[in-house]
Amino acid sequence: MDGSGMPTTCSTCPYCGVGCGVLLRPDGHGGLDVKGDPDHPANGGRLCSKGSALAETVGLDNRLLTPRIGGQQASWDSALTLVADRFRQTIADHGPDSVAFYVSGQLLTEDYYVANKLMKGFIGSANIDTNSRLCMASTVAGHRRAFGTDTVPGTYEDLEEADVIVLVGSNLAWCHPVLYQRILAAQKARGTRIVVIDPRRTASCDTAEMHLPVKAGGDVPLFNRLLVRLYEGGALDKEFLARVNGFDDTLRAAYADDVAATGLDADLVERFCDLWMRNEKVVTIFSQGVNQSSAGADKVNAILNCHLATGRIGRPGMGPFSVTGQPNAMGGREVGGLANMLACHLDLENSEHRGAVRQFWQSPAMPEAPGLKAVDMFRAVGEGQIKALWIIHTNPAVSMPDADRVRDAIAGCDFTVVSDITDQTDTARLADVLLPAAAWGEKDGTVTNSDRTISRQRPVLPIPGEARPDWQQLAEVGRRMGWHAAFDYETPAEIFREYAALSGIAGRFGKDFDISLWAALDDRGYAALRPTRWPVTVARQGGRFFADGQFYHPDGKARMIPVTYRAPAAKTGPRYPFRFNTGRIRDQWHTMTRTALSPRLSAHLAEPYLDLHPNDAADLGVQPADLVRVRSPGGKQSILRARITADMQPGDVFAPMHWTGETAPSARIDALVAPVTDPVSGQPESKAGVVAVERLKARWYGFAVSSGTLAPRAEYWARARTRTGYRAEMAGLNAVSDWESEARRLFDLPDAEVQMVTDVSRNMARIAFRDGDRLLAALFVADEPVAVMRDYLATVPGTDAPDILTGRTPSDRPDPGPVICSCFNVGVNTILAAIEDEALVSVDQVGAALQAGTNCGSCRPEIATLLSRAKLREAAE
Ligand SMILES: Nc1nc2c(c(=O)[nH]1)N[C@H]1C(S)=C(S)[C@@H](COP(=O)(O)OP(=O)(O)OC[C@H]3O[C@@H](n4cnc5c(=O)[nH]c(N)nc54)[C@H](O)[C@@H]3O)O[C@H]1N2
Ligand SMILES: Nc1nc2c(c(=O)[nH]1)N[C@H]1C(S)=C(S)[C@@H](COP(=O)(O)OP(=O)(O)OC[C@H]3O[C@@H](n4cnc5c(=O)[nH]c(N)nc54)[C@H](O)[C@@H]3O)O[C@H]1N2
Ligand code: SF4
Ligand SMILES: [Mo]
Repeated sequence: MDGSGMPTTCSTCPYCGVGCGVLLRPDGHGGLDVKGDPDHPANGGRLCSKGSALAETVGLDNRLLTPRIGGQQASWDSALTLVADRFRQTIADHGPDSVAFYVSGQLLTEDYYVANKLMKGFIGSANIDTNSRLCMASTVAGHRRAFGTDTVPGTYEDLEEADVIVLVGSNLAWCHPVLYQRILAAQKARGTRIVVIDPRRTASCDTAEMHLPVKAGGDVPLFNRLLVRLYEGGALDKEFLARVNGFDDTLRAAYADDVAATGLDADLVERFCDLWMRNEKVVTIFSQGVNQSSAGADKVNAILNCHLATGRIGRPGMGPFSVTGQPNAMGGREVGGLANMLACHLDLENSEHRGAVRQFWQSPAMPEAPGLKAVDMFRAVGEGQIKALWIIHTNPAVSMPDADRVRDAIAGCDFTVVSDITDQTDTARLADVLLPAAAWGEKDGTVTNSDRTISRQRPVLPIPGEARPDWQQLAEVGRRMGWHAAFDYETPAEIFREYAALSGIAGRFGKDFDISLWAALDDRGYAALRPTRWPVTVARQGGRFFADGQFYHPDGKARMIPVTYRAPAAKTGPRYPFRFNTGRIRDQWHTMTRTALSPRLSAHLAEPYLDLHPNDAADLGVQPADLVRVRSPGGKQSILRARITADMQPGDVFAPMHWTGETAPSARIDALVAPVTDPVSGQPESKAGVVAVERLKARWYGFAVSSGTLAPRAEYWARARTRTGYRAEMAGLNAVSDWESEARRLFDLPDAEVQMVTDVSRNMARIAFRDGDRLLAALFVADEPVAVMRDYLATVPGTDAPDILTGRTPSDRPDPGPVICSCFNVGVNTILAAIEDEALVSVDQVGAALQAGTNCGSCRPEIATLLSRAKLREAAE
């Protein structure tokens, strides 16, 4: 409780795998007050921009509140009966492998457990896979090959105790911002040295002493070179190597590999190797630049090889560290959410394990072979082998490679069920049955973060309408399919206890994932559960793994895996000369169904884009703010805004993954990504496609702001929330003859008072609609990318804005420019002006002057970049 009288609840942020603790207090009007939990071990009170903006995303605006069958509102009873009947009938007609679940690393452990139990234990198929296949599968495979188990050895404290942190294919500053802040704090205190290995220069490079712009896929030869240097430099740990198999073969492979494939300057590689060799306390953090590759598992093992050979694992301040993407990516792996796992780190293909789980579940049938992995699963949907599909908490029509084909496959499936919190997603629009889920803030359960800490998500808001938690939906279908006793759960605590008990069986098989001490946790204990790192047994709680040389292969030893360079599957050539890299931006979460509801998160980067190097832009005749058309060998295309930046290597382009049919239909970039997968892990190669790029000369370009509806109709458009309504970018290939009526349709303002200047021959129009003095909406059209002060215009709907048609700020108000600090709404121009006028030289000084960067700190790397650019300019003058 605090002064306001409303109780404060400890919960966990629903976004990334850092798993920050939050303190939540309902404001009594459906809203929330959100703060970092100072007592949570992951964040110690910090939150990033996304966590800080959570309150802006819990409104009911776009929520799905009732079940729907064929688009029509339906009762739960009829929807669930239909789901159970159709699944049962399909299984009766075509066997258990004709149905599938596609789930998510954002499900709570309890949801995941029930889904896995229903599919593997009762339906009797292993056709349950998860978006973690697109995310963590290569790490899972790499860990299992090396350790005999999928276990992250270290803890977050290691990041603070390390002398060197190597980020491989990880943009930690934007994707795990609170961990990045923890590292920066340690850097201040102890001078931690940071190395970034990434084809792009990212925000994570700002405090790094070395950036290795590796060629896509060049990580294996880089770490092979490191292994050779460790060997030649006498840095191996002979004693530890007695606990490791495969050293000789692995070293031979490393010698045979070609470091030239890294594309890196030889000196830089040697400096990196020296740094790694001379500092025992090295943590190698890796993420999607490693995992999302057709050589993903090999990349993971190339990294693990170096840590195993030097015994730098599981000791304070050192070790390989896979950071998980989603809030419960780790929990899903523990619970067996992948098609090739059982539960509690038990193996589906091991008959003893299977027998034990079968007995525990009292299950009628268990599959003996792995089910279909994500890419194959949707292929099977497309080919009609999967006839009933349930998609829960994920948006595959956007996020899967070959996304248009996946969308068509889902649309063509005989029976598709989608559980989501909104009907406004590219996937939900395809559902035969749409089930409304309880959302974060309403749900109750547990998640496991990147360092094995299990935390509670607790409800503070009432579940709106008829929405229900995912576990309830699954359990109810299980009961209606005839397995009453097995799915007779009333609370998440019951599910958690059952899961904890099952982990005890895994523990008896010598598995590491054991939380059996909690099998006896009563409801009050579950309600009060504090963040706890597993294992949780009588013998042991938390801690690190593997420093003792005890691994989980049958002989108790680890394995080094010989790996050599394999180029990305797609080759660049004259027709598709660019390497197509994809990933994330600071303030959006995946397909934007929640973060795009927040005006301040939408202000950071309001439009989808393609980053390309200045030389490439010059060759293509692309100017800043031009649009480009991006084409894939698969015959798909996207239209994106060009951003010209020396952060890219020539020949590489990068696009963010976030935009969808809802926010920018021409920017569904996964339509361009080929469904190529790693042969070991089945993870798609989402970061190394090939594309052609050309300048797109549109007939007209538009920018619009509105306090109400904004429904663009054009070859290119992108829409974002603002504090006053919406803003949108547009571009069309065909002339528009009557801009006033087009604008009236765009804003749905058939009768509003209009103010305008147009020149049809020049494709020029400036149109404003008013209600008396109040500006409702405005549209600016030109025959080249519209030059108006966007960030200012986004603030004017609802005000009088008398001079709106100039598209510029009144002379006494400078244009703040795109938002850098979303907490305090500080734009880039404001920061640049302060740096220059007040001769600011540090991020802290910028904070003192403008507040920017003083709350969540997520923008501090960008402020640092602005400062260093100002310094460079000064030096050049
Ligand atoms: N803001 C934000 N944060 C998020 C998310 C989000 O949507 N938004 N999503 C969460 C999830 S689920 C995940 S999985 C994580 C992902 O977190 P990250 O993996 O850090 O994010 P990405 O931007 O996907 O990719 C990381 C980097 O890999 C680089 N890369 C590409 N190819 C290669 C290569 O061959 N080698 C190397 N070494 N690097 C390469 C890219 O240039 C990119 O900068 O983020 C989590 N956090
Ligand atoms: N090109 C490219 N593609 C990628 C990646 C990349 O780097 N590049 N990254 C990949 C990775 S690592 C990941 S993790 C995936 C992520 O991709 P997705 O999982 O497809 O993306 P999300 O937007 O997180 O989808 C979550 C869905 O769940 C809904 N939802 C929210 N809360 C709840 C709830 O409580 N219950 C239910 N039932 N639904 C809810 C949301 O509205 C949303 O529709 O994308 C992958 N795709
Ligand atoms: S770093 Fe940000 S997104 Fe990730 S859990 Fe913490 S507050 Fe949430
Ligand atoms: Mo992910």
